[in-house]
Amino acid sequence: MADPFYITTAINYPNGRPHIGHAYEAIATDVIARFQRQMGRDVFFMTGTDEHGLKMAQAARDRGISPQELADEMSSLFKEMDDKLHISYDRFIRTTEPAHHASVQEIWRRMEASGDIYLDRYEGWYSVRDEAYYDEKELTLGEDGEKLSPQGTPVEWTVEESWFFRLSRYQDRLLAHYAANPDFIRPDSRRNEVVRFVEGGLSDLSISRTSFDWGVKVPGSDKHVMYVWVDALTNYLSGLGFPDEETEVYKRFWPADVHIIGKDIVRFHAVYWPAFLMSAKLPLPKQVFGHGFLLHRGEKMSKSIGNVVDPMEIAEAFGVDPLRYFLLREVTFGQDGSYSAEAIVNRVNADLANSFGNLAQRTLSFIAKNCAGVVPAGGKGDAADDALLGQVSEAAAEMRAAFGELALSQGIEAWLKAVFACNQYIDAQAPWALRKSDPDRMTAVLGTLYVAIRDLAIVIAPVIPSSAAKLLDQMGIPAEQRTHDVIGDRGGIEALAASGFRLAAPTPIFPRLELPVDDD
Ligand code: ME8
Repeated sequence: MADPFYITTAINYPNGRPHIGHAYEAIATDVIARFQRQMGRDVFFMTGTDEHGLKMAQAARDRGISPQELADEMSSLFKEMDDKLHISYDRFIRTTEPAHHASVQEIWRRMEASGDIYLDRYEGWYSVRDEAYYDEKELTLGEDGEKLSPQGTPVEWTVEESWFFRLSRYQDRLLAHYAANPDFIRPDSRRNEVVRFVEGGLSDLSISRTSFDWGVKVPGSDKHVMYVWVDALTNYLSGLGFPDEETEVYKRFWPADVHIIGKDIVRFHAVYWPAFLMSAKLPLPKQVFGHGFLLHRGEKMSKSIGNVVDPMEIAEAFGVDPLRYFLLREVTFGQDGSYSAEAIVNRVNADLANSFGNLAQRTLSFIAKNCAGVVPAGGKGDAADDALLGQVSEAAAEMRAAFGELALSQGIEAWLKAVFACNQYIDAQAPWALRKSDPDRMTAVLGTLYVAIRDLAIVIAPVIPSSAAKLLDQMGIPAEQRTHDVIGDRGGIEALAASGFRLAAPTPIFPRLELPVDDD
């Protein structure tokens, strides 16, 4: 049986509509999932929504609806976004599912059984209006000297009863785990931050609240709801069927191969989550990867600047695959990146329309028009042909290595280099000039290009799945041959030629994009 591969995104807060940062994480994770499937792994890909907590309760109150109504409405928008962007998830989890509540309560009981949970007092500056605690340094002073929250509401020093988790006990075990598993936190810059943070000492964590009730109830302590991160992180287990540890899915896929998350929540995943799991005596995920943030023209997205861009609008304006390609090609996975309509248009036109699209369109329409659609097979090959297919195979190998390491933009660069090589080859070989002078050689050149284009479409398919499928459909490549195993192999093309398949005049797969006139 194929090797299992369990990959997750963070679960999104559905207190507002999905933004481009959510789309970015879903797309990057999807590319990795699709790549691993192509490599023959048995992939389980999970995503979903994180529906409890104060932020949800507040957003619902602002709109005069219940938190459950808000969660239902917004969660479906996240699902729609995923479907629209061709995110190939296997499970979309919602933390309001009763089975998830049972799972979180079970992990709590296990942490309690390990002696890691105790009752104490939580104190801080609390705003009744905001139903939130603030740090001293976040506060401002009002006109009459009273302390105000960042929202401008009055705060008072408040003490409430809270359950605590003995995070302080786990410092040494966490540091030992990071040292023994250098790939546990990636990229390295995030790893170093986490190690420094943990070396600085860990305080126990307040993990329940009595000031609001929108959450999972603490077992045996009904006034308390769990801190949203205990609840949220446990989704990675619940989605597999935990606490039923005998279920096939759970046995097969836990521990996760990688949690893909943004850099702002690395600490929760690389410090709290492994500590909770150690306490519950469960195996730890193999890796946590903290990707960077997407900035709009170099600025952080914020509702007040008015640049929270709706990913659906971008996908509608430019197409799903162009958006997917742009995000992964332009942003080094792990680092921050910037996007704008111009950047998308320029990148997609340069790489997809002018380079790969043009290569495919020139070659296929030439065959449709001048060879009556007969797939070119045979003909006298020469060293240039072998060299080209060699370059394509090398690019495929580089992509395998890079995608396997989550160096996504690097993998795409290797692909693009091979696309350029094909365009140089077609210009140098000039098949149009060979039509009269050396038809046999023309067939060899076109046949080489047919193999190369097929291979380039196969290896880029995880990034641009629908466009690659459309191109391979036009070319008559059977679904079972769309794997890395065929790379460089002329055999499939010869069989296709022998099958009597005729290439129809191709429709361009990558139209040139125009900048919308109202781009800001
Ligand atoms: O943090 N660019 O939910 P969330 C790239 N519910 N990624 C971004 C981003 C941006 N501008 N803004 C946010 C939560 N993200 C929790 C997670 S997991 C057990 C619980 C990423 O909706 C962010 O880093 O605020 C996170 O990985 C994901 O989007 C969801 O963010």
